[in-house]
Amino acid sequence: MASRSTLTYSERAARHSHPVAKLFLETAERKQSNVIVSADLTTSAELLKCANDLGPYIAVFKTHVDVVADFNEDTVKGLNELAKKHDFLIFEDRKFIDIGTTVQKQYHGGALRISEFAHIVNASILSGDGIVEALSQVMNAQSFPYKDARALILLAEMTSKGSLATDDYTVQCVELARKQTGTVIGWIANRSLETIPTQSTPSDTEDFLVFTTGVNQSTKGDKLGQQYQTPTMAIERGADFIISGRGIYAAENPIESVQSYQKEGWEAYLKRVKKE
Ligand code: S5P
Repeated sequence: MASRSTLTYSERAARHSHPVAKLFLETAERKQSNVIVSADLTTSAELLKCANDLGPYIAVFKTHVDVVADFNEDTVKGLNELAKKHDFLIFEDRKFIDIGTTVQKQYHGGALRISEFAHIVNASILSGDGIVEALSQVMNAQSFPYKDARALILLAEMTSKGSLATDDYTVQCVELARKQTGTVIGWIANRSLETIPTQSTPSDTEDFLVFTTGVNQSTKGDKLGQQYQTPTMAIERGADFIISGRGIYAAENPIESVQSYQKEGWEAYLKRVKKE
């Protein structure tokens, strides 16, 4: 079987069993974009303006709604409307980490209303398997209003200097994801994890989506330990979606910048799947 990373988004969408993974792959193909803007903005007005301005060029809009000072019901409504208008998906980068029962309350209900707008969320498995089981229970409950429209990705690696999300922790993310394919559709990682040594054997149809953060066209890092690679490097190393924050929203012209990331990310993808 061809390696996952040399198949096109459409080919992968056609054979993927998870409806949310399919949606991500189809959206990338339809919009010819593998860019995720990480909109780490601190007011609802700035967040929604960013989604409206950059929406046409991205596949996914990534939020940290806990940094939005005036986050409220209208923020949720605005995000949902703009996602429809511009045909993008939403990833709330909440990095759940607590015991299962706490995380269930943080995800569904609660102050941030995350389940109401985020197609995917992420979690660290520092607390063990229970966190994945907990989110799985909520997302797959018959009474859950967004059943089959929500999924989880695992924080398998991090981009910051000195990160402890390495080695056995990363391997355990892969092992756990393989046991929870009804809920886990991929991971945050700096490279493909397809061939890392694991105890379990991947199934023939295994296809976890790779979301890579720390992407920037012009800088190598920041003063707080962030480390960057370029869009091309990230795609060559196996990213399916490239995530950039300040490289896009803090640029002098964010629309020109997102277009440039879209072009570079798409060309690198075409080269990887040999369709250029
Ligand atoms: O390892 C990681 C994982 C994440 S989700 N490193 C990261 O930088 N992130 C997130 O990506 C981080 O929380 C921020 O929202 C974004 C990077 O922003 P940038 O401005 O450095 O591109």
